[in-house]
Amino acid sequence: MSAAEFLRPEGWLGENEGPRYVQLRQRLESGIESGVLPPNSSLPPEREIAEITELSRVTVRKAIQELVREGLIEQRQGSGSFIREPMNRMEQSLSHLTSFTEDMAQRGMETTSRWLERGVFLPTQTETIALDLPDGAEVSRIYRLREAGGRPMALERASLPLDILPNPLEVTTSLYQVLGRRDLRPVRAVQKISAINLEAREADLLQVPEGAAGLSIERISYLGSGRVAELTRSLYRGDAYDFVAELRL
Ligand code: 16G
Repeated sequence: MSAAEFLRPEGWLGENEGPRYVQLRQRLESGIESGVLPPNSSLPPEREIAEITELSRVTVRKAIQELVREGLIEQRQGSGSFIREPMNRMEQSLSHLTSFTEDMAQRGMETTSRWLERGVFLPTQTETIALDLPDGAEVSRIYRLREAGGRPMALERASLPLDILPNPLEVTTSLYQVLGRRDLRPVRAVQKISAINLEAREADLLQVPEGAAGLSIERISYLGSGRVAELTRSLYRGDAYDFVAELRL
């Protein structure tokens, strides 16, 4: 069945069935769910949907905007609206201190990073306190967009004392691998997870609509000696991750 046939109003659009944009949104959702509107296929232009359904363009636009906000449809500039590939949610155990590269490798996925910042800087007060830096010390900072299987997953900003990571440029793929080579891989970490709504710039990098749900994670990692090795502040896409913790008596 073509998208145009699927959208013909007979059978799903009714006078007394609630707002029309909601009915259209639900029709589109059911098409996406059943695969009549498959991932990466384009949606007919607004004008055409309006003609097929005999709804106004304002109504059609409203329905589409809601689906964009829900992350089911993506608008590509100049080429219209497309059905998004569904995200396979990943489970990440909260009991093992693994790195992003290892987590993804375990799932058979390759990771890539887009570097947003990498260098030695004067620390912020938060970094000084969290990393217990002495007066006047600098900090190594790496900020990357982390992708798995070509899709953006998280924005990660790691800060480390300079003697633990003297040269941040050395990190090309895995931070933990670089630390491991110097025998400075953290062995314990405390993580704080909170729910947030992604702001415009972050949402843009993670390729989700502004205001989409995200997880903000702060990790402080420790060396065997008990010394703090890393402060990482990450923003994960809310639709990509389930963090799973095991509890024992
Ligand atoms: C994980 C850690 C992050 C660590 C990174 C190292 C969370 C929330 N964060 O993403 O703290 O810096 O792994 O990954 O789990 P890498 O060795 O692949 O660079």
